[in-house]
Amino acid sequence: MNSACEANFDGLVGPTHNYSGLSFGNVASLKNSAQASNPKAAAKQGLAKMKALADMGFAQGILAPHERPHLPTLRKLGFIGTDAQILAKVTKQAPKLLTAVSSASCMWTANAATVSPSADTKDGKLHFSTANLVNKFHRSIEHETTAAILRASFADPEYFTHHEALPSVEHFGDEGAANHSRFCEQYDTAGVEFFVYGMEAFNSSMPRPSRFPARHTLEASQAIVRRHGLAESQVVFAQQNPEVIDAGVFHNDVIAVGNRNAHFYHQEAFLDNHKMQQDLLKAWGDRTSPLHFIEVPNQAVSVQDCIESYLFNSQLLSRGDNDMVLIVPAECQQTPAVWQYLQELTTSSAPINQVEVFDLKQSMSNGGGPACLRLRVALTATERQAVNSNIWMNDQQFERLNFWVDKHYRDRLVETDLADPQLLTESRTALDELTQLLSLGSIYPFQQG
Ligand code: SUG
Repeated sequence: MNSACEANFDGLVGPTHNYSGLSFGNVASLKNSAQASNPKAAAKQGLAKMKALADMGFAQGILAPHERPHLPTLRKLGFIGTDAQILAKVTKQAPKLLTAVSSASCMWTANAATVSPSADTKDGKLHFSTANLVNKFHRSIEHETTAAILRASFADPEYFTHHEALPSVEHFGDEGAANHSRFCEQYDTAGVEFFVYGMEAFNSSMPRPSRFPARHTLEASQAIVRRHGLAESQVVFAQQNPEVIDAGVFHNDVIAVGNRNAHFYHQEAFLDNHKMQQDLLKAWGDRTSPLHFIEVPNQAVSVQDCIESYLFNSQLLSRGDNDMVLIVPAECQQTPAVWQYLQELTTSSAPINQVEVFDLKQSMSNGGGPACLRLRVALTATERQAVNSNIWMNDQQFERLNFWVDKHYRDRLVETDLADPQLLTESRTALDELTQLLSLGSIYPFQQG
């Protein structure tokens, strides 16, 4: 029995979760911008998924939300006065800016960082590179607090190395693990790291999307490979199909997911599927288990159905060798072609044998499915012991966190509520208590006086 694991660290939904239409290129975010949100339900849906996975025997961790509205950003942008005065001014002068600094978007921790397990890196340490998320202003303000949370969660320098975000400019646009997968035999044996990008920043002769932005560049991924000390022969780069970005596939994890020796993806996902397969097979080399390519054809599921159902934004988790379970959002069950495909998949010879459905509607309405909500970290048994022990999900934390949500969260938020100074106070009170529940220390600017 191999005691290494791939742990999932889910972002706990913050108290200001709302729909503001902030993500051009993300169809759900644009479509639901006028809706009222329910932060309490959102947080509870996330906690229920975390608890269910922990109960299924998977290592499940929790990453704390960020301070929102983010007053330090507003001060940086020239607003002065007390917190309440600043909220009043920004509401009057730049209401869209207030929605941007109030987003609870850090819940999608697949975008928090790129993670290279210690089996892949030259120095034998586990490396984190926080993502700059530069393409969207509301997300570009996440990386500093994300880095503080990751450092507080994976603190021991003997095992964990943290890199700051790449330069915050389009040329190095980095969306983290949403565009990164890793193929391996066991979680603690050397893997093939697979980096997917939307465009080459310094080479405009290569195809690019024309309608929606390519958020992630090849150059960003190349920099991560250098920093993490990955072996060239064990790294594969692939370009996303620009046409699917233009259809609304803003991250590769909306159209592909990989785990151990399985790559599950749509026929249209990559610019050159054949090359992607050949490159992965070459890097996979003479490992003993076969590398499975599970390619879903257009005729079974259209790109449109992928975007609406989030079929590929599922979590592909190993129950044992060649035995995987797929964690999908309820929208998959509601999309007939997808549901039928999944029935056929689980009875086929592919290693995906079970499907589990979760209601994540609050997050889904902003374009965030099960896979967006989690950051994967493959850990050896020793590294697992070195993780901050209070961030693991278990019966006690589940009970405590549900109680904490009930105590502090509202069950309805619309855009005008974001101007309420009381909401800021409520959020800070909640987060202050959370840092104690998760033993994180003082990670938020408001805690630093
Ligand atoms: O970056 N939505 C997020 C969704 C991120 C999903 N993550 C992955 N696919 N890994 C985004 O577009 C919407 C916020 C709003 O409109 O209120 C938002 O930020």
